[in-house]
Amino acid sequence: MPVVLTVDMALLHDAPWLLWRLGVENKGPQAIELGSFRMLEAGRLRRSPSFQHLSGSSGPPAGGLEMPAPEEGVRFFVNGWQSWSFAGSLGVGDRQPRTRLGPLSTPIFINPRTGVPRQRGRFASDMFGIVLQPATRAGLLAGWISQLEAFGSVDVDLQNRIAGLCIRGQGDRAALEPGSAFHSDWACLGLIDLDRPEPLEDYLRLSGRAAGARVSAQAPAGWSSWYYYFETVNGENVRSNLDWIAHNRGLVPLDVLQIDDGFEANVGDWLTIREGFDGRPGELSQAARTAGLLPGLWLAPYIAKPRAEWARAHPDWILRSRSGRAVNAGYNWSTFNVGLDPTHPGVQEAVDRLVRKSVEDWGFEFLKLDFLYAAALPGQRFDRTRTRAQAMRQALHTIRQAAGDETWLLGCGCPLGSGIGYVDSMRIGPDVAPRWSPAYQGVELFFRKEPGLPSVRNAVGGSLSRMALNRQWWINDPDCLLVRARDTHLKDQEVQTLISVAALTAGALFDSDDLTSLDPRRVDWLAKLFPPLPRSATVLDWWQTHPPAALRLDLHGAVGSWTLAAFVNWSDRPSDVQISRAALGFGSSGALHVLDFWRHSYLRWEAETLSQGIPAHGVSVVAVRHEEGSTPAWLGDTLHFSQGLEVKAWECEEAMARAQLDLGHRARGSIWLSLPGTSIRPSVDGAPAAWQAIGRGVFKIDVEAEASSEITIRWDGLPSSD
Ligand code: 9PG
Repeated sequence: MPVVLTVDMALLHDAPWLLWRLGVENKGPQAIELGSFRMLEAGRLRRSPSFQHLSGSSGPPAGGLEMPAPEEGVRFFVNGWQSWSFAGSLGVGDRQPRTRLGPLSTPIFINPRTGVPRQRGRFASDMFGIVLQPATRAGLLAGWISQLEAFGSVDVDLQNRIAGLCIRGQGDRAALEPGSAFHSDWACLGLIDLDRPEPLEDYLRLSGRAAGARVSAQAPAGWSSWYYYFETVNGENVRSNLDWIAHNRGLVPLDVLQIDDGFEANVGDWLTIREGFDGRPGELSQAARTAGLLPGLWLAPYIAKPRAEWARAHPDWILRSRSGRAVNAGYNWSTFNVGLDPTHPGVQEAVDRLVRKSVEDWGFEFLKLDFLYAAALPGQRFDRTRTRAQAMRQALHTIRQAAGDETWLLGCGCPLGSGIGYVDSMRIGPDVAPRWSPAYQGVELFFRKEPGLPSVRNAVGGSLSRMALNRQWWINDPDCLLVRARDTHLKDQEVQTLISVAALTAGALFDSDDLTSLDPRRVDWLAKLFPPLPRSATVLDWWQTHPPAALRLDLHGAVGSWTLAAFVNWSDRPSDVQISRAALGFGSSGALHVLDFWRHSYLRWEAETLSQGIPAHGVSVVAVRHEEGSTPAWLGDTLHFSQGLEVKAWECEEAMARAQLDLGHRARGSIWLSLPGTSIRPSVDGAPAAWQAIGRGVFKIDVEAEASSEITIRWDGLPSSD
C-alpha cells in the first residue's frame, strides 16, 4: 500500500528521556483508516536492577524489546481515563479496580480502547503509566507527552515474573484521505528517581508545556450547590447561601458562587429553566457579582438525556455506532444517556450558543463543564478524519472559544490529557458525597467497592493519587468540602480527612453545604483554611501503597522553618501509625516539638518513631519543629491550618516576644510557644489572654484574633532547667 511511515526520535538534553513519534502519509488514491498503533512492545525477562537497559539483543518471540525481570515488590501506577476514573499504584498481586456495574457505568469510567485487564498483575493506563521499583527507588515512566492527536495507553504485564510493556496509540479508525498525513503525539520513556521530592516533575512540566497548560496564580475558593441541594437547587437557596457568603467573608473568604445541576429543565434542554427552580440564572449571576463574587454555572454540553430537546430534535447530533445505534454514554439521571458529536457543525453551533448565552447574556464568569468524556465515546463522527482525541480537543476548543479567554473553565468527567491548555482547573478524582463509601439510594451492597462512585473515600484517594498534577497541568479540583454536622453520614474524623487533604492540595477549595445552617464550630473549620497553603504537599507513599496515606509539606515563614505532615487511617478501625523522623526529613538526634492540629495537643518527640493513634477514616495533621534550646519559639497553633504562616512578624526582646498575625479574617484557637520563663503574661491586641503551662517551658495561650492582630507575651523567672 502506498503509505509512507516516518519515525522521529528526540533526546532531551536536561533529562533522561527518549521521545519518538510516528508519521503516516497516505500517498495512495484511496482513504485509509488509522488503526491502533504500537510505539513500543517490550517483553520477556532480563535480570537487571532497573529498566535502564532496554535492548533487543536476544530476540524475544514477538519481535519486541527485552524487559528486565520485575523485582520483588514491583508496582505500577495507573492513570485512569477521566476525572472520576481510578488512579493509583498497584502491586503484582492486585487486580486493577474497575466498575462492576456493566453498561451502567463502564462507558463513564473506562476508555473502551484502553480497557481494564482482569488478571492480577496486568494493568492498563491512559496516557502514561509508571513501573515502580520501590526496592531500587527507580521508576520507568512510559506513555505519551500529549493527547492532542490520539488517545494512548500503556499496558503492562508484571505477572509470573514476566515483564511486558506496550505503548499504544488509538487511531479510532479515523480516515486518512489521499494526500494527507497523520503525526502522532510524542511517545516517551523516562527514568524516574523516586527519592526526588516530586519524581514526576520533569514529565509533568514537559506534558504541561506540550499542550500549553493554563495555570492561574490564584486558585479559586467558592461554594457549589450540588452536594447539599443536588437537583432541588433553587433560586431561594442560592440566594440564601449568597447572603451568608456576603456577610461572612470576614470569616470565610469565598469568591465563587457556583450553581450546579438542577437549574435546567433537562440535561440537553439547557435554555428551559426547570419548573420549581424559581429563579433566573441571569439575575442570580448579577446578584453574585453585586456582592463581589464570581458567578459560576454547571453545564454538561456533550451529554444529553435521550428525551431532551437536543437529542430528540437532532438525531444526527448523537454519536452512533456504524450500525446507527446511539452509543451508550452511561446511566445517570435515571436514564441511559447519549453523547453528542463535537465534530458536527450543528453541535458546534449549539454549544457555542449555549456557552455564549451563559457567559454573555447570563453573565457567568466561571463554568463547570461536566460529563465531557461523552464527546470522546467511540462512534461514527460527522468528520470521519478525526480521531476521538482530536474530536475531544474540538469539543473543548468550541467551549473555550465561545467562553473567551477570561472565563474560568473547570473540567469535570474529562479525559485528563485532553483538558490541558483548555481548562483552568480540573476535577482529578471521583465525586465526594455525604458518606465515606459509595451507596446507591442508601444501599451500600454492590456499590461499596466501586472505585469511581461518589464517596469521600474515593474522592480523597483520587486527590492523593493525582496531587502532583496541581499547577503543572492546571489547578487541581479535589471536589467540594462537606463540613456539615447534620444531613450527613460523615463522622467528624471523616470530615477532617476530607478537609485536610483538600487543604494540602492547595488547589481549588469549594464548600458544598447549606452554609446558613452550619454550626459555628464547622464554620471555624472552614475559616482555618484561609488563606490557602502556598503549594501542594508531597505525597510520600503514592508509589508504595494504595490509597496513599502520608503527606509532607515543608514550610518557612516569620516563625522559622517547620514541616507539616498528615497521615490518613484508611482502615475501618482505629489504628496507630508509626511515623519515622527520616520520612519527614528530620535527623535522628535532638528533640522535636509536635503539634496535633485536630486534637489540639502538644507532645515532645525524642524517639526514632512517633506513634499516633488515629480513628477509623481519620487523619493526623501535625506541625513538627526542631527544639531550639532556650530561644523563644512558635511551636504551632490551631488558628490556621499551616500552623505558622499567618504570623507575618515575630520579634523577641529581653523577656518579651511579639507576633503580628495577618489572617485576613477573625479566628479563634490556641497557640503553643516555647519560652524561657516560668510565668507568662500574654495579651492579644492589648487584652490579657488565658494561658496554661504545659511543662518544659512550653505554654499554651488562647487567642481570639482579628483579621490582623498583635500578640505580645512577657515572661518572668528563670528558664526552666530540665
Ligand atoms: C451533577 C453532578 C455534579 C458532580 C459531578 C457529576 O454516574 N456517575 O458515575 C457519576 C459520577 C459523577 C457525577 C454524576 C454521576 O457527578 O462530578 O460534581 O456536578 O455531576 O449531576
